[in-house]
Amino acid sequence: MNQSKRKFGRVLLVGRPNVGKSTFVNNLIGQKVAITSPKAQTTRFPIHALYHDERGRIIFVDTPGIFNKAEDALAKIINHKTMQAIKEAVDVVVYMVDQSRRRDFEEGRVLGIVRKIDRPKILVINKIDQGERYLAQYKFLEDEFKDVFVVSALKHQHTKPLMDKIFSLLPEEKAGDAQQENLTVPYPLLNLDSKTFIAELIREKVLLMTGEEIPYRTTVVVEEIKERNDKLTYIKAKILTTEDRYKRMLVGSGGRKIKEIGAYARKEIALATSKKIYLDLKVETDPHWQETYY
Ligand SMILES: Nc1nc2c(ncn2[C@@H]2O[C@H](COP(=O)(O)OP(=O)(O)OP(=O)(O)O)[C@@H](O)[C@H]2O)c(=O)[nH]1
Ligand SMILES: [Mg+2]
Repeated sequence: MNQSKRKFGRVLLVGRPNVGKSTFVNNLIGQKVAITSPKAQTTRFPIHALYHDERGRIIFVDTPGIFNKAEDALAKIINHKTMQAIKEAVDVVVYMVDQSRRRDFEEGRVLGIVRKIDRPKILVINKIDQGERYLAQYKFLEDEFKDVFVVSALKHQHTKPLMDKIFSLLPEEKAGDAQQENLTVPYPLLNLDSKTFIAELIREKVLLMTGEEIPYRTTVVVEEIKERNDKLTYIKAKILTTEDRYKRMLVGSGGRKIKEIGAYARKEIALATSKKIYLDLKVETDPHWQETYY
């Protein structure tokens, strides 16, 4: 029997905020590479993550959800980063929609952007585990996209035929591809250093543990990672927020909130690094963090 050649390529994931792009990549890779949350703007910059199986290797480019109205400075920057990622060379585009939400103007805008990308495209209709909600509103897209898959990224349902399709569209791996893409690291997250990744894990806890407003006014910066000994790692990090009133909410009465966020983050960092973690976490007000860090 003919042994088929291994495949290699880049797959771009695009869609509105919150449709489940990052959840899809994490569950596929079997490891958290991108943080997820029910809040929009969870992903703030493109994440490059490596998937591999016996058929070959794929670099998934998970992008921040595209906003219809990018009113504040951060939303503008985030949208811009996605638009840049879209312009980079990819082999396949996965356009993800969320059938648990109505189709609206924002979806129309994303569709307009997707239409202009001149690459093979796959439509992925996500969150089918919630039952058919607004599935009918997305059906018209089936005329435009030859390949349509209805999946649950969260529950890993119907993703196998989707992966078969993606592999069928990818080119064969050429000698030198791995070097060119810097794939010599045995780690799936390709474009974040450990400080940035740990900051993301802490930011995820902020997203999950605070109310509506705070996540969009907040970022996390890891200042120091020090191996104290074989077992213990010391991490110094700060949560930056634009106003004192948000700082007060993040600290909580008697420091309860920041302690909760810290404890939750510490557990996950310990799990991810297989080390005991001492997390030194503070909250600071910095009205200009968006200009400094994004
Ligand atoms: N029920 C259900 N929920 C899902 C599914 N996929 C994702 N979610 C949830 O939807 C929310 C958003 O998921 P994310 O993966 O962060 O979405 P995203 O598209 O990466 O969002 P942005 O980074 O903001 O663009 C999270 O609460 C996920 O748990 C799914 O298949 N079914
Ligand atoms: Mg995301």
